[in-house]
Amino acid sequence: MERTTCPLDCFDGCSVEYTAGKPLRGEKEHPVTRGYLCPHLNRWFEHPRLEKARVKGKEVPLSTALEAAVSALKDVPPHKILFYKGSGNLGLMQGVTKLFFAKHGAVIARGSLCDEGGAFGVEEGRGLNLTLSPLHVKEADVVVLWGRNPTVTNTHLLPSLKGKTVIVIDPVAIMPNAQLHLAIRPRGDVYLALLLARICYMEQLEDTAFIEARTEGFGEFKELFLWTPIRTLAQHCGLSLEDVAQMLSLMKGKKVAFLVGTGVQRYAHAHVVLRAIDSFAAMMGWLGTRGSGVGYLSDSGAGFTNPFKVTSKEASLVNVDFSAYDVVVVQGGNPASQMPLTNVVRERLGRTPCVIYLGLHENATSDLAHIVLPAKSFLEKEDLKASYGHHFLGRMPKIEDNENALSEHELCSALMDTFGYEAPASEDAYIEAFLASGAVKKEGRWENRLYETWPYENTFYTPSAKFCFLEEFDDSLDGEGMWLIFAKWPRALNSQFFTHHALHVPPTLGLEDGERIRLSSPYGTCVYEVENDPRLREDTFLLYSGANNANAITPSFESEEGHSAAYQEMHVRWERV
Ligand SMILES: Nc1nc2c(c(=O)[nH]1)N[C@H]1C(S)=C(S)[C@@H](COP(=O)(O)OP(=O)(O)OC[C@H]3O[C@@H](n4cnc5c(=O)[nH]c(N)nc54)[C@H](O)[C@@H]3O)O[C@H]1N2
Ligand SMILES: Nc1nc2c(c(=O)[nH]1)N[C@H]1C(S)=C(S)[C@@H](COP(=O)(O)OP(=O)(O)OC[C@H]3O[C@@H](n4cnc5c(=O)[nH]c(N)nc54)[C@H](O)[C@@H]3O)O[C@H]1N2
Ligand code: SF4
Ligand SMILES: [Mo]
Repeated sequence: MERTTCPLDCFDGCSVEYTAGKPLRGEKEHPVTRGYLCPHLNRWFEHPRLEKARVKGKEVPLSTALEAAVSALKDVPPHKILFYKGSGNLGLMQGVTKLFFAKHGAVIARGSLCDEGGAFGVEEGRGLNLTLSPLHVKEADVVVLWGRNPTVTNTHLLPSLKGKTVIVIDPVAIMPNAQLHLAIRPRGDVYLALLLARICYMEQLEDTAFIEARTEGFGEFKELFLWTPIRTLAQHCGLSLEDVAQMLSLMKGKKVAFLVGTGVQRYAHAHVVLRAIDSFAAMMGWLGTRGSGVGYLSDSGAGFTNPFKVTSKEASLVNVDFSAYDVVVVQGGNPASQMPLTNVVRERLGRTPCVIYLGLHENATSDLAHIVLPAKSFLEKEDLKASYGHHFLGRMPKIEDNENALSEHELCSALMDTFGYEAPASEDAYIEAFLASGAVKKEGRWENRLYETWPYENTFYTPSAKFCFLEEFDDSLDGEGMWLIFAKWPRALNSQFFTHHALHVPPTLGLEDGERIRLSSPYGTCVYEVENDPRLREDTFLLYSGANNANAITPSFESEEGHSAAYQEMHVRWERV
């Protein structure tokens, strides 16, 4: 038996046991994994993989495809090359290819389809974005699931919720057994945070000692939440004052952990939402005090020196025009499905003279690629994984051989060699240097050194070492209509594995399952087959990430801060077809 770590884009970072010829298993002793994996890894060997390299649709040996890729890159000026990295594998070594593209003077796509908008707000307030792991959450009395759905995305957290008061703030009733569900209006979260702050302040519930000792800017935050009438705040979040009072009665005098997900921040003002939630928690002394805290998708590289941090020419990962380049290299991603406004993305990829895809599976992007390179899986290369949902790091040693696939390190080495640049260091050298820069080994496991105390117990990581409250924000979204929100589906990992395509609709619209409706946003229109979903608010449609046409009508501008996609910054209209 050999031990490794799940590479997937997931909070849990499971510790995995491998025995040749058997399904993968979860390590029983791991404090988070506790002996079980999810369907993605339980069925890892059953998922069809990209097995053969291709050039212009024809299967060829891997070496031929690699030569074709190298010569395509040789034929064009560096500024006409774009490197685009997705998040199919979150291992450290995925970054190594950037060394080549930066050295060569190529353009690297930057920004985020995921969590960076919110992360920007977290870092403004706290300096660093540290996690609240399942082990931390165990010490809370009350857990607030705020736009985050651990029943799908973070199942190894669920044992830590046992015996706790669970409050869900979500337009979808994601957890039938929660003590309280606030079916918030999409995009209403800033207003709920301000409303909670306002009511607590009126009742003099704030933690004045904490505010005094550990924060700055409370005066400005106070003005912000006192400025808007209570009824207006409640209207903006689509909740009644009774709902909010009930929430507060469950939290009063308790240790509260807020677990915030990506749902709240798929908007232009993403950073403000996270900062407002943090500000409410800080005002109540629920940030950086044992048993309490706010956990978001954390920065798994916090405290470490990243060996693959490069400066290069940049384009936006959210809306880059692929057709402006002669060669586009896509690694570990599926932009033709996952980027906003995919009709435009596909059309642009279609016009790019050469698209090179390095991935594990066939997908909408490999369909459009001229050169397809099968990637080695996490079992076939050396790597290390730091999780965004807990503070343990896991080694991923090379366990299996595969001569028909390429690792990112091999691709980088081949390119450095061709162009006469210095070869990259060995995988082990990068991994060891990374660990040495920020990890500590305890009881045989690597942990992030920043978690030797409770997150933020001793300090915030801002210049003043204090938490900085939200002081102001602008908010504008004109128009009216329904909301279209997104979530993750249990059997998919974004567009990988199995995907689910129906548009979920509130039964109050009176549609039949299987009926087709047309949705229109300011950015496009598309027809979807519907499925009634009684968990939804009356004004909300839901699609799962990875669905066909999930991005047919989503906006392609970046969030105000954090260079993130703002998939939900729109109203939609619908009609029967
Ligand atoms: N099985 C599975 N697990 C996954 C993934 C997957 O595809 N499948 N993807 C991984 C990735 S890439 C990520 S980023 C994480 C994300 O992890 P989560 O953040 O937990 O995932 P989501 O399902 O996107 O969003 C959480 C919730 O936000 C709600 N929501 C949407 N809009 C709003 C809003 O305006 N306000 C509020 N309060 N709630 C809102 C949605 O209804 C949803 O229940 O999950 C990871 N884990
Ligand atoms: N409408 C809408 N759009 C969304 C979302 C949403 O909720 N709604 N979610 C957004 C979020 S949170 C995210 S994170 C993005 C995800 O978007 P992407 O990063 O594009 O993720 P995936 O669809 O999972 O595709 C990952 C690809 O990586 C490949 N891969 C897996 N392992 C490896 C490896 O070791 N090496 C290489 N080279 N390739 C590998 C797989 O074959 C797969 O094709 O999508 C975003 N798009
Ligand atoms: S729960 Fe997450 S980390 Fe664990 S096996 Fe599944 S995808 Fe991997
Ligand atoms: Mo994500």
